[in-house]
Amino acid sequence: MINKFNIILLCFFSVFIVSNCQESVNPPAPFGPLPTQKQIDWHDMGFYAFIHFSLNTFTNKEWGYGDESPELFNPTALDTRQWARIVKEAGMKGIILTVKHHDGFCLWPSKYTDRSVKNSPWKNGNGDVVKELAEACKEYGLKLGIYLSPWDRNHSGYGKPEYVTYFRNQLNELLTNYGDVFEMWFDGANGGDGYYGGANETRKINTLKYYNWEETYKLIYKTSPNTLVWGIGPSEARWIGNEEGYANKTNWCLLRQEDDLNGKVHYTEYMSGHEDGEKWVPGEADVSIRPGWFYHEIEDDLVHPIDDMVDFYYKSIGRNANLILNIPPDKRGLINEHDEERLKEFAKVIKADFKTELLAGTKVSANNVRGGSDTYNAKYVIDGNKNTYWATDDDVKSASITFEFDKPTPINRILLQEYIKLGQRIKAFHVEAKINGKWQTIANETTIGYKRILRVKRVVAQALRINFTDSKACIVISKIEAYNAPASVRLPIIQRDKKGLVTITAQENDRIYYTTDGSEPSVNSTRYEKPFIFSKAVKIKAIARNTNENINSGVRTAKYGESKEKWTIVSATSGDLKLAESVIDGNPSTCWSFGGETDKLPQAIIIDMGDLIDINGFTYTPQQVGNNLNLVSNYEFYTSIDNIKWTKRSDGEFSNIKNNPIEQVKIFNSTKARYLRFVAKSGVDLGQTISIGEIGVIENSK
Ligand code: FUL
Repeated sequence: MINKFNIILLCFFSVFIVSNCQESVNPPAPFGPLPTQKQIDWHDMGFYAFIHFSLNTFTNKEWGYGDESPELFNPTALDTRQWARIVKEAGMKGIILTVKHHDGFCLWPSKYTDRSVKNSPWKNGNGDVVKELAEACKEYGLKLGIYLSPWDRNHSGYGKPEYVTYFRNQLNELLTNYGDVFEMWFDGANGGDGYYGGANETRKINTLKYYNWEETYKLIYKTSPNTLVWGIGPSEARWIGNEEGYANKTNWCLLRQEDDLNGKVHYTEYMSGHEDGEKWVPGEADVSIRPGWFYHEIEDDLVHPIDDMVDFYYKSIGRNANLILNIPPDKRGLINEHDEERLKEFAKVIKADFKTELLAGTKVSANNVRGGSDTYNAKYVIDGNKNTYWATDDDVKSASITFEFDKPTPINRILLQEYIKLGQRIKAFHVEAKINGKWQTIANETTIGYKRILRVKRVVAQALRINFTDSKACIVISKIEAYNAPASVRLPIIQRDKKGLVTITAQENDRIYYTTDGSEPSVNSTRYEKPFIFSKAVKIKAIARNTNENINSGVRTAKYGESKEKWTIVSATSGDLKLAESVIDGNPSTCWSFGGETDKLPQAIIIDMGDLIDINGFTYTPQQVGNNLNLVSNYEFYTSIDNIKWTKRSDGEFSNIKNNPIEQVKIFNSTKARYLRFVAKSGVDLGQTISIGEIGVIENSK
């Protein structure tokens, strides 16, 4: 007999059966190497700050030699709360501080050395920068990380077992006294010349063996299991292989770490990781907001323009890497106004780009859903919950997901995330948009990983379809989003050649306006129509304008001394002189080489500037293009007024040139000179060939 009660029971029973059926579909099995919970939390951090601050800030160096006096450390207004505020406002989630750089000076009063803040005039030796920063981070809800340089150019025991004990003692000190440390940063620069307690010699070590990383890591994890260790050793995250803040588009969170620990991996491979890597070692992209890692007043004009900053973001975070952005405090101990201003501008752009998510309200469907189960339905990529996902059947490694809009919707950003707890799987995908009833491919891509953000040309789409075409195992996607970032105009590019011919370029159809008197350009400034001559010292500022959208780019600034019109090459100790003009042609992309196996270093080149010029520094720009840049590591620089009597103005090293081969600036006391002699004393990695992109001078008070 069928009665009301039976019907209710039947309904209840069938709901029970159906839902039970659905629950019985097994989740996808994990595939390949997996991240630990610590690594997942680290991925979630995404974006954080690097702070390079130490004796170098006061000595105007990038690498200290190790003999600098701690008394030079004297910030007049150090305020870690200011750092934390700026970092927080820029949307970052933590700060990693260089508590000890290569010169061995410690920003905390370590009980294992006198080379620290306790012997500086700052706070009469009673200060502790690490403590102040830890407190500021707490106040601003930021996580604290630590950079402790394994290389110590001051320590007399460096290279011997006693230094490793010292290093470990310091690690322990730092990990016990300052609260939680989210990341420990171990720099790859290790061994070379240094002060070493007065020995003044070169000490080479085997980076992979000397520190016994296995043991060192054990000690770290014993004291601080939640600290993620980055860099050398069996690390949990890797360097991205450049200091320019970008990962390759194809970027695996995996690495053949065993090979890496045996020195079999070239650092350029870090930019993509290894598809067949046996361990989860995701990439972290590091870059400084200025050319150098430490603050140098001369770089106040050279804070990266907004386009570069936005590129850093999309080319790291948008390519499955974390981004660590360096903002070096100045001699006051404050983040400089120039940097703060750029960070504000940057935060505004990123906020605007991701203001309104557009897929959440769409009709979403997929051509395969695991076991037909609701648990793995396509809708879970737009539910805002990172613990749910859309998954396909085990044997389905290519599938499509489609989003239909209520009405045609403009889109130019697409964000995708795999559910990495189950591994990184996707190898290839492409995106199509339905425009006026027709499907058009708008992006062709490879990996996704933790996060991928695509910048595509704006389309007005009725629907969006993502086709995953190749995957290591079944597809498991936790999030897909789309945005319509405001239109922006790329900065124009300014170039000046040897003769002083200025060329300014912008994107097709953009107009260019510029000034030469240092004032801010606007649409009322001179409109650039064609190249023009400006041979005198000048600061050129230019903007590009998109007249369709009525918007301007940011301001591009380029600073030049007198043009090199009268410059000539006098002689060189080797190399083909006919080609040497490249080093004075105003174009760093063209280069000239000398030295080599038969003409071993040192080698010198002499330049005639044509006139007596008041100078107080010189610049050396290495070769910019190619794999082997033939970099100079140690140099001497001389000047003369008559090409007979020479005076040495500067000598030393181009610190960190290997990792960051940018223009090198060396300042010396003002002098009048007509002739310049640049001596390449030694090359990076003992190279005997040297390539020079450009040699220039810093003219006095310009
Ligand atoms: C490099 C170091 O040598 C630089 O000085 C800087 O600290 C950078 C982040 O790493 O390898």
